[in-house]
Amino acid sequence: MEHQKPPLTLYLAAPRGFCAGVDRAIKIVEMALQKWGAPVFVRHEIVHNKFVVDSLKAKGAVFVEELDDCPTDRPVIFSAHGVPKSVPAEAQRRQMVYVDATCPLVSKVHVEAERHHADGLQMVMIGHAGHPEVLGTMGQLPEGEVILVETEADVGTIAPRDADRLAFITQTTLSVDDTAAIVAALKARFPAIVGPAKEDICYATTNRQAAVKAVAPKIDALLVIGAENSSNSKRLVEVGRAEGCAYSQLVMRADQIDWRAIDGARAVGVTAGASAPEVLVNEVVDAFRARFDVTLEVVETAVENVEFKVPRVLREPA
Ligand code: 2E7
Ligand code: F3S
Repeated sequence: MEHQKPPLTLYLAAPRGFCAGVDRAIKIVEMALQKWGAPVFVRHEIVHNKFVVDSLKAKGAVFVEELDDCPTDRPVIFSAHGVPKSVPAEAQRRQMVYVDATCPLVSKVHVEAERHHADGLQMVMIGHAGHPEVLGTMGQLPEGEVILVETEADVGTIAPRDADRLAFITQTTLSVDDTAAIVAALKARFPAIVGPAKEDICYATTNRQAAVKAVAPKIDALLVIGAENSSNSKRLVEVGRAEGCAYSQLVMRADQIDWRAIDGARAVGVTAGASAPEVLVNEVVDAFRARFDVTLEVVETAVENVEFKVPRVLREPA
């Protein structure tokens, strides 16, 4: 006789997974392939997820890190994270066809930075060094015009040109709580600093973190479906830990689950970063069903209905 499976409750955080910017970016690549045929080049992973990238590769997308790696006679798409100004400028110089899949909420931060720069303010950007969004946003302004701050401690060490002529902007995928502390430190040291009402963290990042906070008190372990290079996904793991769920783990997909680590757990939370497709959530749920007698509970803290249009060039016939 088959052994009885142990009971386990899976709490699915909602919202989770794809945001409007990711939906749009993937659609841009798919529509570009339809319009121009393969190959279409994509500068950087369109979103930070190998499963998404591999499925687009199978349809004829070619992923490269730099514009230099693209032929000039094929279209190129810029990833959802945004690009420094020099990138479209160079594409234009080479007379390439390009489509910018930068999330409109990132473009909004680019415009903010330009506006403050035009007002003669130096910028402080709160973000993670080396992340493509940070490189793209800092690259909207000339060298030296954006000072990067990663931590509260950094706030004490920066040396702006003029402490009274400063503005701040942020990466869109930061921890809401950590960023509030950094903004408070900035305002304490530079009382004249100008900025958005709170920060530039997007609705999707905010909502996914809030959903994890609602799930955390109910669970023994949290699995965040997402990639190692996905900033928003990594922040969800940190929120899980900060909310008292000691075993909070990032997994790309079901085969990465460490079943021994959750042995004995009776309640497990599952969420997915903004770049992780729902099929991978289903895969994880199925892997649990194979081992446990699963009760599914959805913990919904917000309903999202944001949608972004694809660029006009893709809505017109070839
Ligand atoms: C673009 C932006 O691809 P992701 O994992 O990116 P992050 O920035 O979290 O590493 O997620 C979607 C996405 C989020 N933010 C795309 Cl600016
Ligand atoms: Fe845009 Fe936020 Fe998604 S910045 S790509 S809506 S995670």
